[in-house]
Amino acid sequence: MSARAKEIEEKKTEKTIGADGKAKNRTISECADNKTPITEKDDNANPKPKKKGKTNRSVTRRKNQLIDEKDYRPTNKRPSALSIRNDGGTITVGDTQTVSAHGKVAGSTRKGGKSVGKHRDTDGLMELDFRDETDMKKMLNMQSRLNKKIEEAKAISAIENTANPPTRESIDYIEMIERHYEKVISGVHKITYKKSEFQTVIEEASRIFAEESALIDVDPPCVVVGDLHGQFNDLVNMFILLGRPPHTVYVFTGDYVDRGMMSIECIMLLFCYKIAYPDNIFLLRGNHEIARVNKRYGFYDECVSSIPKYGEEIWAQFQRCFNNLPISALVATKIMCMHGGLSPSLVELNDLRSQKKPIRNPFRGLVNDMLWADPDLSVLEWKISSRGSGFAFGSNVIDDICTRLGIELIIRAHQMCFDGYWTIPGSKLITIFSAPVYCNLYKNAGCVLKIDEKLTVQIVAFVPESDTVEAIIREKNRVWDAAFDSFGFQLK
Ligand SMILES: [Mn+2]
Repeated sequence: MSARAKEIEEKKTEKTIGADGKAKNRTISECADNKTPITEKDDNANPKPKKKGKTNRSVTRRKNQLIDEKDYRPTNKRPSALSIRNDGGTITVGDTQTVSAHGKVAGSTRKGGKSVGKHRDTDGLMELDFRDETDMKKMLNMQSRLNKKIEEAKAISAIENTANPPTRESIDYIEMIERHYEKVISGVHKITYKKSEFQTVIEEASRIFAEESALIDVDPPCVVVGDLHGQFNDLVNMFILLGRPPHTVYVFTGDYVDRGMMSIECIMLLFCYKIAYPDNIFLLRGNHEIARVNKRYGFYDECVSSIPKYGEEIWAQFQRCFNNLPISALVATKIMCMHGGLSPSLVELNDLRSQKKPIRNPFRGLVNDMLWADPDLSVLEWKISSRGSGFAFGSNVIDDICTRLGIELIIRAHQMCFDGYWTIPGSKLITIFSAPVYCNLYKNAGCVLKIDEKLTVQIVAFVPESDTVEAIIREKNRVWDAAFDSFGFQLK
């Protein structure tokens, strides 16, 4: 095994809080000092409007603002006390809620407990931190420039409709699943599927997704997984380490395809599991399960290059299937999972349950927002997202929506974080990212969340192995213990 391949091999570690309240076996990735998740821009989804007489200046970055992948430079900055506070272990929700809400949100302004109106234009990206309905309407109107995208969506739909009616064949799904475990090795190893296998698997999966509501109810225990992005080896490792369906129930929060080299294998294995055990694995839609996105970020190219002759047709069939994926999962009515985040259009759960599928090329509104949104420490309410789709939402929004919907915790993915997870201090929201060593570019950990019957949530990290990782883990544990002591973090 090459040094590079060895580096990619992950080490499974777990982070728990013992009965004595002390953290045990906490681990962290090598580059974990930077706690801020990385936001990618999907500029194809909404290119920045070019304004006459205005040059493309770079956006001035404010403290705590999320950074773009292209701008990222590793820093040796120590994690701030605030970023440590809630990061240390088991989060219990439900009757024994221990996610306490003291500590202010860094970078935000509070006046009498309410957000202060703020309104400015940064390089054509309007930022609003509003508190009344008028502001909200103004902001929603601004999004109407996305109307331009309708035309683009129509063009892509035309390609989608080129697929012929699929031929179906009888498939032994157990045998097909096993095929994915024959070679558990690192590196790219493409699996060959017959055309009829593609067509049957996609068609069957699509039929099952179509029967599911946009909001699905899941009973614990289960494991919630974040972005995979074609990292098939990491997916297989996770199944081996945490248990395979149906013995372990999984909720995947989307972004199965693009970026990585084995998107087809990821999505085919997940679809096979869904068909074999529809009540033991749930697949939500990510923003990359939208045709206009995965046409551009790798999945289309992978289909065309690795499926001779009919790659585009299979890609199109995948898109029709993706349009049937559910948007959100509700675990025991208390923990809400989605890919991106919240939407100003989410007033009650029924708004989501009543969404009719298929949802083709969403570009605005509730579903689109939930696929694209990000939490943002710098605002308390809403602002336009720098991604060009969906919104950035602040801690007041999280509190308000959780209270209104009776939610105790929001689990979302969509942003790369070096520890594999990221929380806003004092907030009922956690971000997870499940593609370790993302794109072979970062040395990030991947994380998934294990939820037990009592709704205790445990973070499971997949940490890239290296010579120095043990020392970093030891150092991190020391820092975290001190932080816990000084903040008096109490666990029931
Ligand atoms: Mn995403």
